Amino acid sequence: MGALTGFADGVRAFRRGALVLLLLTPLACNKSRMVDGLPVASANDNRVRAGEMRGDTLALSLVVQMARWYPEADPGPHVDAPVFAEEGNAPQIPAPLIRVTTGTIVAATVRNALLDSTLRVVGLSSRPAGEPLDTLIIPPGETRSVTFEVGAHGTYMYAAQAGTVDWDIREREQLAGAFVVDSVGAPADDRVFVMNVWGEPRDSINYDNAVAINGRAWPHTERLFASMGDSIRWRWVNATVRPHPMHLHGFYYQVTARGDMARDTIYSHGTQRTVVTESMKPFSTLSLAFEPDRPGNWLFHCHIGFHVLGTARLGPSDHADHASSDVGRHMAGLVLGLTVNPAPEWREPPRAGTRAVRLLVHEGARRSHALRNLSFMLQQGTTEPSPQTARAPGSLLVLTRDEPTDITVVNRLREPTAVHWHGIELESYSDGVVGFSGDSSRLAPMIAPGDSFTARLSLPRSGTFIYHTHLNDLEQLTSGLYGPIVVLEPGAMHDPERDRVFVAAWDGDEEPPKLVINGDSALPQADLRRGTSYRLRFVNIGPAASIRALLTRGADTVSWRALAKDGFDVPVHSAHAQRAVLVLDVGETADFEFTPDQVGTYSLHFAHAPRLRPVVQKFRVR
Ligand SMILES: [Cu+2]
Repeated sequence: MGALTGFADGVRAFRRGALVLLLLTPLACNKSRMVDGLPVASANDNRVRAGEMRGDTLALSLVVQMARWYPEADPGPHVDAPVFAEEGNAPQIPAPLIRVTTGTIVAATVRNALLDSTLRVVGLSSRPAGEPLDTLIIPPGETRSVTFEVGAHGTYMYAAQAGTVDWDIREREQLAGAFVVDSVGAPADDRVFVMNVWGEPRDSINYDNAVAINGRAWPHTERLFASMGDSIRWRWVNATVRPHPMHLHGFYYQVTARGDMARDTIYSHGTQRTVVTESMKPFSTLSLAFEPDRPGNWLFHCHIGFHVLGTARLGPSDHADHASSDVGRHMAGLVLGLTVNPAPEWREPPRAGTRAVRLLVHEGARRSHALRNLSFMLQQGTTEPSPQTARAPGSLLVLTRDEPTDITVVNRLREPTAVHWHGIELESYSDGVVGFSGDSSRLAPMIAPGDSFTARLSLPRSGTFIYHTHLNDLEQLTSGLYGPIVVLEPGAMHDPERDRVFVAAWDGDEEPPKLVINGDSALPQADLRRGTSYRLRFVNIGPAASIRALLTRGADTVSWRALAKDGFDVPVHSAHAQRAVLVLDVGETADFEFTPDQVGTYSLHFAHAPRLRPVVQKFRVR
């Protein structure tokens, strides 16, 4: 004990001198490399369980000590921060994995090897847990013990806070790890991923942050491999104070459980939602499953631009990164890459009777807060659309299920771009992630100025989807490079009178964001008919921030019926009449059926937060 406490003491002293460091290194920690007197935190892939089973008891000895964390390359940009370790082992980010079966007793000690900070540990307790959560308070240099029966099976987390943290200014969520309880006899061959964040202001403008999945940020996150038809099951732990809408390219996934610090809710088969984006609240957990049925390279990532673009990088990033064809430069942070190998019998789907669509990318005269006015413009007939009519959002693309469609994107900008067909199940090469989508023989290119790219969509599903830029995203997206896709059933006609699309986005990238619906902050009144059913389709494709939509008549919130989420029909049990309130995170779509039953005025309010000025769509019902 004393020696290790002495080590922590030493950390402070010998950051000044490497000579002392060399002498102390072997004493301090024999399993981790030392740099500048600090042990280097290893990236924990959550495949090795912490502690030692003795009968039905897991004996676990944890310590919190200062360590050096390289969230990107090693060597590379780093932070020095308190980190969990198992006693005698290298410190780990995320914290050591606690994974046991139901009925297990955990006998844990936690030693606070920090010199100056009291440690507050939560999550080392039975589940479900009551509120407030039990907290272990451990003064500097001291050790506390806790023994508990793990309780219900599920995905949980434990976390610690060193000293007092002002969450508005700095983030110290590298002190957290997964706590998984398996049912006895259940397979435990899934993967566990924990998101951690460390952040603090560098100066009055810039914020340094390290955002990581299992201890590493893109492109240094683990590369995953699977085969077509594999049953992929992941448990995700958001150990951060930020929300993360987690988006899977190319495939739907089933949400099999959702939880938080205190409890997990496991969904039975009929109540699982099927989504391409699921929003994880701060300190929440998500269990998901999917079976990839097409080969290629696919991403799973947070859809908040600030968590996956250059600003997510701890190291410096510049404009050249944003427009780079290297996916390791134009993306960063909370991104995971999955390569699906083709099955031997796999063949590309037939494309007989393919429809051809031309989509121009234009820049028009500046017309709003955004720095520029960029737009995707659908070509009708043989005449190209004029940049003079450019505006956000891009043209509504009305496509048909099972009608193969080639969309040729013609770039008339002075900069490269790329298009991601969000929520669409398609071939990897057409998925739009420059330098990544595709396979070992070819990777998706950027669309250079004056050049074009043809995305091949086969459209197995009807519903509401999104297309948006996937390059220099923050600037291009908030300047207008996004649009809605409606895929109809074969034989159905699009009726813009009864089928209405509301696309939420930002006008410019400044904060607080300027919310626009269908490109505007003021919407003209629309007419509806009493007793007629309308399909309202909602899309949120801002770079960050969920939106709240509320449909009212006078002081009353009316009701509507959920039809689909991310283009996938909702389970029957969710399709009943419900209060017309919607929270939609970035990268989500949702469809509702609304039948006004009275004449008069209805109002559809959209806002990022209750106190920000809403954008209101008024309906006159006759
Ligand atoms: Cu995020």
